[in-house]
Amino acid sequence: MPSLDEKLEAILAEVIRRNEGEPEFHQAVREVLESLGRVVAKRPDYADGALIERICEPERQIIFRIPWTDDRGGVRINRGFRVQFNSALGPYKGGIRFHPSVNVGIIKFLGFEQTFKNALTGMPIGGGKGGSDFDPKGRSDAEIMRFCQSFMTELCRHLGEHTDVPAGDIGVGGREIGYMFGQYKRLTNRYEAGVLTGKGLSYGGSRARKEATGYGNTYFVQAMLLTRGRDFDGMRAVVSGSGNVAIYTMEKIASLGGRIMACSDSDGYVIDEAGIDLDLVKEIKEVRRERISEYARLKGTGAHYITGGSIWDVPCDVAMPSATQNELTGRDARALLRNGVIAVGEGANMPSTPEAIRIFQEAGVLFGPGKAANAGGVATSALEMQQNASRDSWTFEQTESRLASIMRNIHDICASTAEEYGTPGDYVLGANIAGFVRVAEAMRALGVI
Ligand code: NDP
Ligand code: 2IT
Repeated sequence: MPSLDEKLEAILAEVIRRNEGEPEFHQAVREVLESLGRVVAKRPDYADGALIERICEPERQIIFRIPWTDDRGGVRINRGFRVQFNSALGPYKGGIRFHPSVNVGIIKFLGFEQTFKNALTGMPIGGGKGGSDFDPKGRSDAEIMRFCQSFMTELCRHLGEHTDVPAGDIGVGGREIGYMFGQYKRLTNRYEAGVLTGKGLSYGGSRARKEATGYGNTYFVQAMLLTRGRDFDGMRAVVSGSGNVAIYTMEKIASLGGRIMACSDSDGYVIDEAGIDLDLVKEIKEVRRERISEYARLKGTGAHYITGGSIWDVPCDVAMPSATQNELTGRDARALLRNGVIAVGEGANMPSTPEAIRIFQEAGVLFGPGKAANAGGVATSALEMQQNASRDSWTFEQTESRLASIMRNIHDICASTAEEYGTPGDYVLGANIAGFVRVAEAMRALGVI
């Protein structure tokens, strides 16, 4: 009989063999399996019935052609994906990403992470993820609309409020969700509000959904800081990215008395000695849809733009990576440590490399992994589904207070699980085990399916 760790290693080797050329998926699976040794030692029955092997295999993977017409009349082709990973806890739930780097391995890693994240929220949602290698940069509004309509023309047959409920992610915000919902409604002749979340407030969206991921990550880090008797007041924060998650992370941190030193996009980063002016970032990114380099040009004195480079070289107390996977490397973690970082909250999905996580944990930095820290977005999506199902619409305060209490619960279950398994303060282990146990319990009850 192989030892349990050998058994988990064999499962990982098989995942790698059967999913060749998908390094991000291997990375996400490896991290979870590394946490499961302890749980399986305590509860060997969780390894029965090939349960762990089944958790690593998506229930369904859909890949399709997306033809669309650009403004000059040229016909373009992109590839669309939806990976319906696990529906033990509820309908598949997870965002749609439009970015040229999207491939099936990226969507699988995101769908795998989403399954455990959604379980941690305690809401009845399974895990899924989708997207396309379409690059929205530089595309007109009309091109974005035609692309979204073509994407939904194929995807609609796989969705439904009780089947699969997408939302936004990189490159997909309120505008894209509106076009997709419009096309779904037209094709199905159903006003099925709960089929997509992140909708606009004029047609069934939830208040606080737009803010939820960034606010939620801030609440999670606030809870971690509290375990050491600290709070955000007077803290210097660096937030990578300048999209949906980054903007509302900066907003909540600033409201708690923190000072935002820098933010970025994929071309470079800006530092503002006076603290980042959030209204200006919103104007550049949400209204004009321009590059963050514009910030320094429009702001003038005190603001600097650095092309390329690493935003993690900017000294800070709290780092909130909120752009994309593997954006924070071992080298970056060492730079942050030298500059005295005390907490890291992952707004993005898998933004820290395994080496970076190890460095933070060995140094005793409070580290909130994405599947716990950024779960506020999908949790508020589930609140949007609740509002849609009951044809209700809650106030901002009501919705945000639900979000805040969900984030406190996620923090507490990660902390108590880490303690139960003998590694207090290890939120990675706590999140992986607590999420796994919820999915595993439901899967066992449902039989071999
Ligand atoms: P947005 O498209 O609104 O913003 C993405 C930001 O990240 C942009 O500033 C973008 O810069 C930057 N970025 C994207 N790709 C890269 C890259 N390859 N290298 C460097 N920078 C990059 O997306 P979101 O804010 O919604 O998503 C950000 C992260 O948060 C993602 O990892 C997403 O999966 C995760 N997330 C999102 C949730 C949500 O509710 N939206 C919920 C939970 C997690 P540029 O414009 O130059 O591309
Ligand atoms: O990664 C994520 O959790 C999201 N992009 C949000 C998913 C959702 O369904 O709200």
